[in-house]
Amino acid sequence: MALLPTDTRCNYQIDAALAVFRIKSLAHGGERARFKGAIPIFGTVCRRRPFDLYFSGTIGELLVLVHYLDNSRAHRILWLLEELAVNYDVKTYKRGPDMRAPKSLKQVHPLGKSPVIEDNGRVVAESGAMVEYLLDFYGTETKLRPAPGTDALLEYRYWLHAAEGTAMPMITLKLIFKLLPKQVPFFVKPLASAISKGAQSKVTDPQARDQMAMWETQLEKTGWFAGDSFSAADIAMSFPVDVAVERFKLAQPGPATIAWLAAIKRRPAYQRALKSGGGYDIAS
Ligand SMILES: N[C@@H](CCC(=O)N[C@@H](CS)C(=O)NCC(=O)O)C(=O)O
Repeated sequence: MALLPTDTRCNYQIDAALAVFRIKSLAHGGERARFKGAIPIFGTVCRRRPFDLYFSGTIGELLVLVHYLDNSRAHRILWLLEELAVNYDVKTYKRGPDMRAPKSLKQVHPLGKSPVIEDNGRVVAESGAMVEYLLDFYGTETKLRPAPGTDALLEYRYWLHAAEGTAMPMITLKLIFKLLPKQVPFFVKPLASAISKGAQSKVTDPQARDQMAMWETQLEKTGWFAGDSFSAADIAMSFPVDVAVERFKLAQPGPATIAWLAAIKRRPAYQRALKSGGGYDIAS
């Protein structure tokens, strides 16, 4: 429960009501953001000037603001928030023709990348750090992170970090080499094309095969990336696995990987996150 500043000039008392209006301006300093759903409010409605109604009191839950770049790995953060049943707003940014994020994201975080979340005055970047933050503050009672001292926690940590530290760099490198010939003047295209093919066959493709084989070995054990149940490690790995298998078709996925992909996509929270973020269909 969050306490907002009270104002003695307020003139309507609300003991309990459901607010379905846009509460975003209170929570995030007037940023345009979407909020879906209703929240319970208890407090006082103030009216200082005509059309200047504001609320002063307690809000059932403050919202996490997700800075969401379209078609991006930010989907995972929406999905985790859905699994945790935490209220959130989505502020969407559109990629430019060069697929880069708009400059306005640099006002949120110096690197100008997505996702970034804002919560209770904190700005948190890096997907893995965001997962840990959200679990620390909103997920201690859930099974999304295995218990301390278990082998499952070791697996969880490995895959949480491998998602951004090992899998995504391999995928990004593949994308760079693939696009290289298209990015250069026509007279160097043949050379760029040879470099691109060589780098893919010698560097990224073998790495992709090794990594995908390791995903399969892990998933064959229990069907999940950490321990014997669904966890945030599965959320972290969802983007690289999906992109490697479905979009780039880097190598033939094994049956356990295919079954896992189908299982995570069936989760209602995954589906809800797709709706609130508008889906994704690209890796970068
Ligand atoms: N390791 C970072 C990577 C963030 C990242 O590179 N995000 C991409 C979106 S998938 C991005 O913002 N790309 C646009 C750009 O770099 O301009 C994380 O996991 O948060």
